[in-house]
Amino acid sequence: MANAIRALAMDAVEQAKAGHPGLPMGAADVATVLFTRFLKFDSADPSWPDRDRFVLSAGHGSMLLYALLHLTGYETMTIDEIKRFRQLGSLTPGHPEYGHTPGVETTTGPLGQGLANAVGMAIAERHLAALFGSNIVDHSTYVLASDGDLMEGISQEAIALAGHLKLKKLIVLFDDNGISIDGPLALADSVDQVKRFEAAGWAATRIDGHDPEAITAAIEAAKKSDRPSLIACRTTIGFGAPNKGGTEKSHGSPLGAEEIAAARAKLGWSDPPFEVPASIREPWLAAGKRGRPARLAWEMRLAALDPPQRAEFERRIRGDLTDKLGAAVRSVKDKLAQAPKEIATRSASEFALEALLPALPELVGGSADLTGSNNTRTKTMKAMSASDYSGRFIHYGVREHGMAAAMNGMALHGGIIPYSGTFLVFSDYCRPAIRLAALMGQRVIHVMTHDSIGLGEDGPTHQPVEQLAALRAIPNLKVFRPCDAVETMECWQLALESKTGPSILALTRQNVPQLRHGFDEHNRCALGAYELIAAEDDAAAVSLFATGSEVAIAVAAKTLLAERRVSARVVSVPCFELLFAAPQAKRAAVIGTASVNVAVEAGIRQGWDAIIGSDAAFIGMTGFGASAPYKDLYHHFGLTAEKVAEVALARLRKS
Ligand SMILES: Cc1ncc(C[n+]2csc(CCOP(=O)(O)OP(=O)(O)O)c2C)c(N)n1
Repeated sequence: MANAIRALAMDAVEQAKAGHPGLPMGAADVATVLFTRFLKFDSADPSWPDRDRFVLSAGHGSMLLYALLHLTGYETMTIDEIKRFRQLGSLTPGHPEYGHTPGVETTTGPLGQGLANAVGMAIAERHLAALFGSNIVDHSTYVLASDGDLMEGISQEAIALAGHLKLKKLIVLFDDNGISIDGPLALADSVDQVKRFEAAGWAATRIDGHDPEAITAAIEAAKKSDRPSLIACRTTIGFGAPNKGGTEKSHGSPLGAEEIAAARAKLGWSDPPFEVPASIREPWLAAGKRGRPARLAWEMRLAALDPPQRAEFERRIRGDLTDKLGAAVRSVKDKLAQAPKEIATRSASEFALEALLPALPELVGGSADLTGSNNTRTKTMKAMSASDYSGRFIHYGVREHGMAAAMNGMALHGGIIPYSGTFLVFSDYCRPAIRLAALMGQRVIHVMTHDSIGLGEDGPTHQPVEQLAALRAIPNLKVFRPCDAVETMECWQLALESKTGPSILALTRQNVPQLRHGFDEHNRCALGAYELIAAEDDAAAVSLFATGSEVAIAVAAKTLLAERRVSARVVSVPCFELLFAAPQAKRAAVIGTASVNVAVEAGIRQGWDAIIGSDAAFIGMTGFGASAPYKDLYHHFGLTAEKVAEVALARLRKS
């Protein structure tokens, strides 16, 4: 049965003239034991909520997964798709893509991410089991990880968190083949992975990855463990290829006709390319159906659940928000209308969360050791721990990258909307995972505070300058930078309603005045930008654009301009992406037709030209910040109302 995987992998890579045969051939025995003896799944229902998850963290070995999906009878994974490996529009892209290919649990390829996603999946499983009972939620998360996965730094964050939280249903099968692209692993690495995982609180063992009984015994033991488990499976990369096997030559290129013929002979595989004999197909298809009785029994248990609890479970898995969201948002806006707050937007976010958390039980928050600074933990939130997985706040530790990737795993698992906390400048530490959340269309929400030089004394290492622009560059990511408490509530609502992509909430450390007064049912941030204050007359001479804490500067500049009898309007731009997605006419109306456009944002200019035009004035940062009280910094860098008014007047004189 394992040779069927090997043959399909060799043939598909050969036909595509590109791909990675080594890992599928080497890990075929491990995968065969897992799929035929352990993995709880039903190929007829790839999204059964209580299925075991299988994450191929080493995404370059995608043919392993495609061969498994094909052999176990996933309807869409036909032999024609295998033949179209790596071709445009096929279900068999170079690396596995979530949402593109049924049966693929997460997009992998950037090494280390899948392993960290799996930690999030395992957290989600424990959390939902604590809420809904093991009758409804009781599954394992298996990972196939390579040397590359374990060399990546993110793996350390992931395994440390998993060990700490004692995620006993997480089992990592390490394809311990001692080979990477450059050659033997010894060129660059001498870590004892078993000891490393043990040090992180895992059960860890080393086995022969070509011995089905050893693999079986190790997985059996891992399933009984009270800790997450590493099984280091010693394998031969490209197993079966007589010349290239065991070397980096089988890692990432077609083996060639001659070597494939020799491998077929060595493996005793006499069938032509892409053909699997019925005697081997049948047990594989049976493996794909093995979990069907378990799925049907689970469906009965779900049906027997208390109707409200069942409806709640199903709602959470669908990812629908509750009907309490609207009332929660209204209550916050109402309170802010009654008693305006001059607070930091990070505090406004906590104020919003106090209403959102009871309304949306699927929200699971956290922080990478900046809880008090990020304001992501409200007073009533209980921490999640190994002794109580029902807690809704995760102390991720100083592990931004692992946090962001684990959040992707939680969102992919379903039933949870994860939100995080860290400083905006450390979005760079999360970026590879944020990019994958955007690529996969996952609703994860990052609360990123201390969003500019406005954080003050911590200085340029902590002051984001280019991060807003860098995040806005990621497709399908919404970057929100609200200007006050009301906008913060509205941006939270928009992030929650963005079911098909991640969001960043960039929030201030420093207090900002409330600029939105009175009660407005309408979410004004939904258009991405809106006229916060109109000009005194119909024809504004100046349009002032700003985001976040700089909107108050623009408002003050408008007053200065009015004193000089210049009419100006102020446009708040909480989300570029929503503005760019708005219908052209609406976008044009918001941008307006003033003869002078001036934008102010405590970041670099990049990205703004699409709104204000390349000839417009931009007041922001052109280099790194400095360490000083924040008011001094705003003066030092010229981010003041006086400067904005002065620039606008100078431009007017020229026009
Ligand atoms: C973050 C990241 N860096 C680099 C790569 C490119 N890359 C793909 S596979 C690989 C290493 C291959 O070694 P290993 O993980 O042991 O896989 P095997 O050779 O056993 O298939 C590298 C560097 C990548 N996919 N992701």
